[in-house]
Amino acid sequence: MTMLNFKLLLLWFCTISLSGQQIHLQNVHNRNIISLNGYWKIIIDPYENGFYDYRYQENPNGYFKNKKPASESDLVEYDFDRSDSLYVPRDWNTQNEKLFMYEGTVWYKKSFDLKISEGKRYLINFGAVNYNAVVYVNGDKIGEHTGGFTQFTFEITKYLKGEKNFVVVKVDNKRLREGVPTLNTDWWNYGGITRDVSVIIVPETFVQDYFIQLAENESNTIKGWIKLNGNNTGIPVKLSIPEINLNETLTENDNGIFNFEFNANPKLWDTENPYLYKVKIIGGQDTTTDRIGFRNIETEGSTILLNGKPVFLKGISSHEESPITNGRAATEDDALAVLEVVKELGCNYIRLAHYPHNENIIRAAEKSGILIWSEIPVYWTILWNNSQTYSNAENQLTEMISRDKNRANVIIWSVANETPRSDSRLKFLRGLIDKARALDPTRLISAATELSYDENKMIIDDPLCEILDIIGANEYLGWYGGKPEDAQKISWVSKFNKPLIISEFGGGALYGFHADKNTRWSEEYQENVYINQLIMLDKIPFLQGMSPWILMDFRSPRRPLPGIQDFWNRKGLVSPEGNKKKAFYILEQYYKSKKTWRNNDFGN
Ligand code: GCB
Repeated sequence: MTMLNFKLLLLWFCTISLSGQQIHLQNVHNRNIISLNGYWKIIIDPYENGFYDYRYQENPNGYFKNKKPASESDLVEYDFDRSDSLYVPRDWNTQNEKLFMYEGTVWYKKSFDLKISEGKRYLINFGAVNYNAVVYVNGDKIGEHTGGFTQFTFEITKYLKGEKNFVVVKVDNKRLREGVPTLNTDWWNYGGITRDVSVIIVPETFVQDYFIQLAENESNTIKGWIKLNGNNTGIPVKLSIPEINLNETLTENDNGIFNFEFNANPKLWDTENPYLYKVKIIGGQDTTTDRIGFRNIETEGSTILLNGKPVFLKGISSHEESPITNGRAATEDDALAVLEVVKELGCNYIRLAHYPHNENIIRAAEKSGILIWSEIPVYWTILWNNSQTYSNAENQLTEMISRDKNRANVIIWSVANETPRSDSRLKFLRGLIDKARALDPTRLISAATELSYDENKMIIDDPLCEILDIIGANEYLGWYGGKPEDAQKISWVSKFNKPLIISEFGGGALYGFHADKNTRWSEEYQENVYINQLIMLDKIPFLQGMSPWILMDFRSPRRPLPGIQDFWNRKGLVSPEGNKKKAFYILEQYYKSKKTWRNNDFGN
């Protein structure tokens, strides 16, 4: 290689690594931030005219330049300032009729003012953008992100131009065969910047990330690591938890990580006493504080133990839909409205389906003592043999764990939902499970599997269960097959000595439609499904919890039946208007009379 080639290569490498490098940032909302929430200007661009030229080459002067005509004769065929606006954070579908069923590109633009200070660095964080985001600051591309439900952060310091700046994001929610999820789902493909956006101001060296939990299966060892970002190596990090008199100065290992392990005897976080400690981390000029709870979660045979005690998970599944806007849930008010109904139902657990939800619901649930199953959208028919699909899924898993690894209420990472059995699927999911365990050895791994059925027997025999800690199983007896009463004849057999959670069961009902219990879509039919399911489920000795499908009706393009579905999946216990169907009260009564803490009496 000639010297010139080498220099060019080096230059190329530097540009690649400088632009677009993602930072896994912990505890975003508790930092020094400028919120970019509010109205953004938008241009709807189904042909991606602002990105490609007429030869379908990437256009270096696309809409992200926010160009204005320099003279009367200048040709510029777009203008953010004269275009519509959309609110951020929120999906675009429920804000603008033109976008209700839209799948494609929308350009978003926001101006912001910033007093640039010497010795500071500036980051931009997006809570989530569905599905692909290309981000530009002042006309320069700063990075790209794929995956609609996880946060991402880029440094923008060198792209800032004094006080007046603008950010443009190309948001594309086109479904892709090789995507995660793939083309085929049973939920609405809401597009847009669906979670908070902020500019974060940090010192030259800052506390980027940390993992502070009880050591695996121990109640008196706090263990973890802290990571700084910046050139200021050699500076110590201080970790303190004042309430338990923990004040430690840590030193860096060769990989720039501050590892620690201390004896401590914290009050344990649990569903009845969700205690959170104030934790403070100081690294150089940067201080960050968080509230962290300490608890253990493990399994023993077919039992789930929370802090050493068997716990029964009285749960409900929930899509990330807002009871307030009837679109994608985005705000803290949305999260609190969902949690209110969950509590009324008597739950101690939610399955957040089918993708990582907003941090605000996880934090609010943590304060209320509600346990969480969190999952990635590896759903149905992913391309198991495509290496890019795998990397995408692994990246979404990594980002999910990265954000929520300090949340005491998150006890289960789920890697897949109802995926068809095959060797390539097993290899794909094994990779994800190994990754999850390497990133976080303190939580349990699950997936929603499918069952085999043979002469009134439900058989748990999916080979995937071999490598799970908890078996999740979806079944729709009485809805997709058989009559609700058939459930009572069924016995359950498992090939694995592991806990079982029924991750889904249910049936559809239109709120307010009353008929006899054999009439589909009536509240009485759904109620009958629940009654018979609960009788059956109560007899399964290795059952450790359930999350029926689902808390609220949710939008789905797969559900067109006029007058009944109208593009809503009607399996909710609550209608979009917030009305409770009859089955809600059956489950409420069941949960309120069922013990949470058990001494191997299986909860009755
Ligand atoms: C399932 C899927 C869920 C669907 C549900 C249904 O098994 O996991 O995403 O929405 O069934 O309603 O059919």
